[in-house]
Amino acid sequence: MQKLSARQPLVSVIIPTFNSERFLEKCLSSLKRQTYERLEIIVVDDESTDSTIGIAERYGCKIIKNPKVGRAAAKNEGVRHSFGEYLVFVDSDMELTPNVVSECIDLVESESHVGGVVIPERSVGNSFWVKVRDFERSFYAGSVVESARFFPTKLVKEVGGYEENLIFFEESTLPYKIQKKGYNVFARINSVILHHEENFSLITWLRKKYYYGKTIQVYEHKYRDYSRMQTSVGFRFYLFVKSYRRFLSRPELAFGVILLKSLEYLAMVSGAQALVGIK
Ligand SMILES: Nc1nc2c(ncn2[C@@H]2O[C@H](COP(=O)(O)OP(=O)(O)OP(=O)(O)O)[C@@H](O)[C@H]2O)c(=O)[nH]1
Ligand SMILES: [Mg+2]
Repeated sequence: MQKLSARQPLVSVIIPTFNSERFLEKCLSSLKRQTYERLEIIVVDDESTDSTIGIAERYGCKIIKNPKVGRAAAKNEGVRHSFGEYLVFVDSDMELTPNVVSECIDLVESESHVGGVVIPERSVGNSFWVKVRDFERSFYAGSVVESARFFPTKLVKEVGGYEENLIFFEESTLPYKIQKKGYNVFARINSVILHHEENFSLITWLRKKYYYGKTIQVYEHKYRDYSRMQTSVGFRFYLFVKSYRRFLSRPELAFGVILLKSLEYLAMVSGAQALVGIK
C-alpha cells in the first residue's frame, strides 16, 4: 500500500454517467481499493432517472449534473471541475484492478514525453458475443486501435479535451490531439480494467454502431491520418492474421469475430448512408 503523502500528485477520476446504476457500485468500490490513494472521483451525470446519483453520493463523489449532452461533453465538463495533476477517464461499467492508477503514475513519471497511457481492458460477461469481443480485443494489444485514458491534465487542457460533435471513436480524439503535439500516447501498463458487459445484446450493439456510423465522415475528415489505421477493417484483419495460430486456436471465437466485425461494418456503413440519404 503506497502511503498517502502530499508529495503524491492528485489524480482526478472522471466518470460520465447516464442511468448507470447497474455497474457503478462495482466501479466506485474498485476505485476505493486502489493502492494509489490520492484520488478525487468526479461523476458527470446526464439527468439519470435511476439510482446513479444516490450511489455516487454514498461513495462521496464530486457530482456534476449536466443537461443531456453526451459522454464526450460530459468528460470535458469533468475536466473543468478537476483539481488533479493527472486525469483518468473511466466508464461507469469499468472495474479497475488495484494497481491501475499507481502503475500509470509510475509510468508517466519515469518516462519522458508520455502524453497518454493505455490501460488494457478485458470484457467480462458470459454471453458468446462478450467472449468474442474479449478474444478480438486481445489482438489489439499495443496497437493504435487502443486509446489512452490516463493523461497529464495540462496537456488535456491545452488541446481542449475530447471532440464533442462526433461519437464515432470519440475516445481516440483526445490522444490523437496530444500525439499531434509530439507526445507518446501509446505507453501501456500491465494492470487491467474489467469492462462489465454482462448486459451485452447484439441488437443493441449493432444499433449503437449504426448510430455511431452517422459521424464516420466527420471523424474521417478531421482525423484522416489517425483514423485510417484506427477504423480500417483491413488493419484489424491484418492483426488477426499476424497471430493466425492463436486466432485459429479458437475457431468458434475466430468465426464469431469475423461475423461480428462484418455486422458492425454493415451497421456503421448503413448509418453513414442513412445520413447521406437525408442530405
Ligand atoms: N454523461 C453521459 N454519459 C454517457 C452517455 N452515454 C454513455 N455514457 C457513459 O459513457 C461510458 C461508455 O458508455 P457505454 O455504453 O458503456 O459504451 P460501450 O458500449 O462500452 O462502448 P462504446 O460505446 O463502444 O465506446 C459509460 O460510463 C456510460 O455511463 C451520455 O449520454 N451521457
Ligand atoms: Mg461499456
